[in-house]
Amino acid sequence: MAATAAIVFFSAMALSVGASVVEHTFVVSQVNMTHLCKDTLVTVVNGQLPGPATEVTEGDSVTVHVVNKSPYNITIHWHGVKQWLNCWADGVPMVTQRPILPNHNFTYRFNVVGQEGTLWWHAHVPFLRATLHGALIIRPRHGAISYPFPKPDMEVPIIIGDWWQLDLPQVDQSMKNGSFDFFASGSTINGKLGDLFNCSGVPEGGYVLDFVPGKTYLLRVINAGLFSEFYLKIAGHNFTVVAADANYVSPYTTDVIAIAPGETVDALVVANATPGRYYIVALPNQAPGPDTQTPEFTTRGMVQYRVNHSSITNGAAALRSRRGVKQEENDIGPSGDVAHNFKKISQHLFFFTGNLV
Ligand SMILES: [Cu+2]
Repeated sequence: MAATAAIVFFSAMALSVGASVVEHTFVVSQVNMTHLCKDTLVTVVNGQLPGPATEVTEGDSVTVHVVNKSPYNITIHWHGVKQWLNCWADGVPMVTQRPILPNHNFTYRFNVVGQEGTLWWHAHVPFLRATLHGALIIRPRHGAISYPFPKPDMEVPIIIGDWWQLDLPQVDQSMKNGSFDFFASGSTINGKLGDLFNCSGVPEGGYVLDFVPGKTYLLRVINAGLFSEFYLKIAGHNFTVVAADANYVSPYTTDVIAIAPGETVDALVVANATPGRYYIVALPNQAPGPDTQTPEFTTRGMVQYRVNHSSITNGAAALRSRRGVKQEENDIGPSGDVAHNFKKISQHLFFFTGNLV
């Protein structure tokens, strides 16, 4: 009886007015990406790193067709989705399903009920999640007005990750055999390594986020790195943390977000600093050998204020992102306030890490 009642209850929730079906196709394949002067064969969804964001409204049904064109057995796990009555869509190989073999397809169908906030999806084949991942954003069914915090003007996914130049399934196998001496080659924000990484003196492009003065931004932060906790900071700005792992929390203000692998944190940032350019930095607490206590692999991008935002087109933003922060600095000239801000946050982050180890 109780089970029947539960089925009726959850079915009613899933089929309530306004619910719709969100349908995507994920084509898993290998592509060549070049960073740090090296071509690396990377397994990704739809040719993107990070993969496509899946955006739903609470109560929606999700259908994702996975087409596996990679040489690996794959499953996709919907990290944090409670999967009421949908356990066979949870994407755990040899538990809820057989892996999707190369050149085979599988369709995931599940309802997103009773949850809202930021989650993510990733491959549940160990270590391929480093490149097979993306955001899963669940918005309230009554719209942004029902957020238990001031309605943001803009929502921005911030996916922190690793850049690996090793064969990840091989690394996984080696670790199972007891060898742990493997390290990523860098860290990323939304797939960009940033200008602290360079190859033969040519800096990597960095993530660029435009701020309009006075506006409030909801950053949906995801740590998609394999092993390391990260510390995220924007020079000259504070975060108001409002949610973690798709649970609202009592809001608190901080100038640094600590986020563990697999975790998500939603935080509001108000563009209330003096208009200019400010570094956004993610520092992993696990450093590569031989000295694993010295923080390295910091990835940094740029928050830049746009006083006249209407003149900025998406095309210009994309071009700016591709060319990288460093190139733009070369175009515009050095920015004294940026250097000053970075000096400040370096000291703060290193101090914070030192207290943890
Ligand atoms: Cu997960």
